[in-house]
Amino acid sequence: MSDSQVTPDLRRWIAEQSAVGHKPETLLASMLASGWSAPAAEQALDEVLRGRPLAVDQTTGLPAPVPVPDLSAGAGAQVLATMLNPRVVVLGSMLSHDECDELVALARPKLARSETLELTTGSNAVHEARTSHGMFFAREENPLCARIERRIADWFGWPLENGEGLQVLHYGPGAEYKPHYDYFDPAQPGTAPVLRRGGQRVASLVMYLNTPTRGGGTVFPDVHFEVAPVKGNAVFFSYDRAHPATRSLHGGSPVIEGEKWVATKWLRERRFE
Ligand code: PD2
Ligand code: ZN
Repeated sequence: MSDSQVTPDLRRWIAEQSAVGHKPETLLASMLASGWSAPAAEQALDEVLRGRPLAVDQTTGLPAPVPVPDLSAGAGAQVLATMLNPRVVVLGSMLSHDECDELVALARPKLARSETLELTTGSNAVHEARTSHGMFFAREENPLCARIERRIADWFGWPLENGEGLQVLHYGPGAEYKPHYDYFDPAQPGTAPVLRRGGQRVASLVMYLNTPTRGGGTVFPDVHFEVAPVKGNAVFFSYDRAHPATRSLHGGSPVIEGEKWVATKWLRERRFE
């Protein structure tokens, strides 16, 4: 069966049934009963479910939790605030001011209007919820990225290879990133191919590369918490399941005056290819 024969409706059905706890063999039996050939049904299931955490926590009905990074070694880390639920750690002096300036200088010539990944279609698109400009570095693209990535891996006890490349974002006055989750919604048909590159995102680190004159905080609306953007500081948060129960909803508040630069690092469950 070619990719195009797995229709969006079929993908959604498989994803939804799986998310509520039905095992692949149950889905296979239903598909066979409704006239699918065994090879086609098996391939469709494999395509949609590979890389997806299937387990469901029997007591809560939520997706079962997965291991996540946390500040483990953290030698040299200056912890300014922590929260347990959602898991949030605010760090002082994650980057030196020279590192911040150098990242901005490397990123500035490559900025383009930020896009969001549309999981309904699997493609990227400009969206009014995200009015920043940004760019991605490849992992270890240059010595500065490699040094920062090594620090993140050491501090959070998570393999460097499980990280996406650093993303640098620039927000001008009025620009914002409305509240969202960083994990990929398991119920969306575009999620399966994204998960194949390293599983779910399990944690985010937003590093502030400058201090905006006013506005531009990172907000966690479920717990009414806001992190002030201060040059060199960072906010880390993790989510052990792709579910709002993690309370990891967060956004970048509008910049009221001045500009805002951040570098974002996302950590995946497995090696990110
Ligand atoms: O720039 C931010 O503060 C911010 C807020 C929420 C960045 C992201 N999310 C992100 O890059 O995912
Ligand atoms: Zn985010």
